[in-house]
Amino acid sequence: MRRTTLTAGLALAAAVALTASTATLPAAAAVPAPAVPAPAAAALAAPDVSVAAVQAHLTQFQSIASSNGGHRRAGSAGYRASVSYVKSKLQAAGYTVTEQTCTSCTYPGSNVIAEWPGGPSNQVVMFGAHLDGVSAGPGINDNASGSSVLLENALVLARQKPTMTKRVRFAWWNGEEQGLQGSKFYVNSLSSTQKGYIKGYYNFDMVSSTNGGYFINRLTSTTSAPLKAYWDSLGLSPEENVEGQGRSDDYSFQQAGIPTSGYAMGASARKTSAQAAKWGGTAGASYDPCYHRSCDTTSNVNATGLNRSADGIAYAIWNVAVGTAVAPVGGVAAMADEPALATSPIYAIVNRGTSLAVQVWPQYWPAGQTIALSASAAPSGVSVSFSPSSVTSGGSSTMTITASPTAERVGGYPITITGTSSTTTATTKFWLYTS
Ligand code: DPN
Ligand code: ZN
Repeated sequence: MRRTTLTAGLALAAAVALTASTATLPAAAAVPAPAVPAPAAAALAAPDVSVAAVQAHLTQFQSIASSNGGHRRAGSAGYRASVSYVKSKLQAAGYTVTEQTCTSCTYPGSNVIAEWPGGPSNQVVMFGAHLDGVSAGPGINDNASGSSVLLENALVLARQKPTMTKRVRFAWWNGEEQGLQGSKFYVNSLSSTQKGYIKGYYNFDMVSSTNGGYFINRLTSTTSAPLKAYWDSLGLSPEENVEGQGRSDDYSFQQAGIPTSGYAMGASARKTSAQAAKWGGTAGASYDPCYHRSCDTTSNVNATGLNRSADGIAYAIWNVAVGTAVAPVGGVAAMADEPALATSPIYAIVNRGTSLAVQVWPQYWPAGQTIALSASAAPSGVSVSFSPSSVTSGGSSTMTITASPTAERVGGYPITITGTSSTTTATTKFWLYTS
């Protein structure tokens, strides 16, 4: 025991000495400036999601219903056309889309799942909405609205390609109207390890009720914080989604012990006079007078509420899952057809006391080779690790940079990343700033 402690102590002393000598070098001054200026250290602002683009999706769902017997109920042609619409938009934006057939559903059909391939695969945040409606009508507020704010957010994320600190997975559910069947099927299909990777599930069901209120599922939870912060910033004073408790797909995740939240504007329950005073609208009338009726069309849309949900989702994605660095699209491309390493981003500001994920991938390596990744010495108090630590050509690794609260402050500090295979070695430089 004592012997181990002593050895560890010596190793620590050696490490400190090494770090100290490195730290005396004029590192920041001696290195070239990065190719692009550093962005502000604050988290990048979330994008403004276009409500017109969201409304264009609603129009498509309306036309799908109109040409398929007036509804989009699970198991119907209108549902299948809704799946195709969402899937084709996602695929065109670069997503790999999975259709999971809910075989236990009353009307077997597809859950649509799309994951943005950035950030650690074992730290997932999910955003979901039911894609099915009832047979009474086109189901535009219930729930083309949730489906569309989600779809547009997925498209915006694919367009912006920010650096990710968490993995974002979107889902559109089958068979919600028959008892949350699609989402229940999905959750039951996950192993306990896969369930454990999901750090939160956010649900969007009826987010454009014409006489609606601003409701948040599990209003006071930590998971709801970004959704609440956004609506608070608009002065909306959101309330708990009492009417919707246990009635939508977040319940399937809640039952599996996964933290949940979500936005809703309300269904058949009636607006109180206090709520009408606060939010406007008609006291004593339902939040959505067309709930599960044939009049749930594109005329049954509250564009202001729709916009506020669309933007709040972006706010949540950017605050929960997006890093502080700019990611040049595609990273650094190799200049010639010889083995190289690319990173995205090519530099980053890491706030002390936080971690940041950088994607590293080999380019132009002989097929099938295994490439081991390593990094040169980091500044004092900064650690760098790769997961996985080796990749094959065509794969990518996440390089996590962790700065302790007392890490050395550096600007433009070069970290050399080395890739080594059985026949080749290549390096690239990553420029680190700490703040
Ligand atoms: N959106 C309702 C449905 O899918 O039928 C369920 C619900 C009702 C959700 C009330 C929230 C509030
Ligand atoms: Zn619904």
